[in-house]
Amino acid sequence: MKILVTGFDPFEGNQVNPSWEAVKQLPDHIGQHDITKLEVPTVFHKVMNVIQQALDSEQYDAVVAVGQAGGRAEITPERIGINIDDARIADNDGQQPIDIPIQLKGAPAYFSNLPVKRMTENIKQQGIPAKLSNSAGTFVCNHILYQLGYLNATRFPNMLFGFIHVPYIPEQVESSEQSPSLSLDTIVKGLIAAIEAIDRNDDIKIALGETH
Ligand code: PCA
Repeated sequence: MKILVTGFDPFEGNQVNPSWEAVKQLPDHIGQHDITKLEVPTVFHKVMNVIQQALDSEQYDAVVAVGQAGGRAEITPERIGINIDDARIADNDGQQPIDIPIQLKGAPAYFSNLPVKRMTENIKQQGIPAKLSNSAGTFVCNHILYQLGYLNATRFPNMLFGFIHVPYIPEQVESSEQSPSLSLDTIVKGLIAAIEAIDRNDDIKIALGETH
């Protein structure tokens, strides 16, 4: 498969974003997959203009977006993106959005159509902490996952799409020892394991994700 993997630029005072740091270190080929890497802005709507441009100029079988989740100790493939973009319509870097690539009439939420459980298990098999997450939060990471679902529903029906959150890297938490982190090398290995597990077969049938 031809897979587009995105990572975010640093946001809210962070010096780096481990998602892009890790994505840019991915090899060009993972198993059968050809990997294209793209850095995207942590800005509502603008991020989707960048992704749409990429999807219009090249045909991808899958898009895997990756982002930082400070405070998490595991690599967490996300199950679902929710539609809260009504709250974000004027939040485009302080500017009025001109060309919003969304319709608020989209579904209330979209489930990732990647085999998120197989991906989670494959990361764990490398001895790397991973969990299936049932919430991508309410910031740009949820936005990108929801919007990828919307694009899948309206324009790219064959496209697989999903999102993976990664923890901080150690240099980001030096001043606050309480925050968990994983080495960049471990995050890169975890992403490789996740991407390796991507195929169009049905996901494995096991219960994953916290219920309380
Ligand atoms: N993490 C943020 C947005 C960009 C990023 O890397 C989030 O979890 O929404």
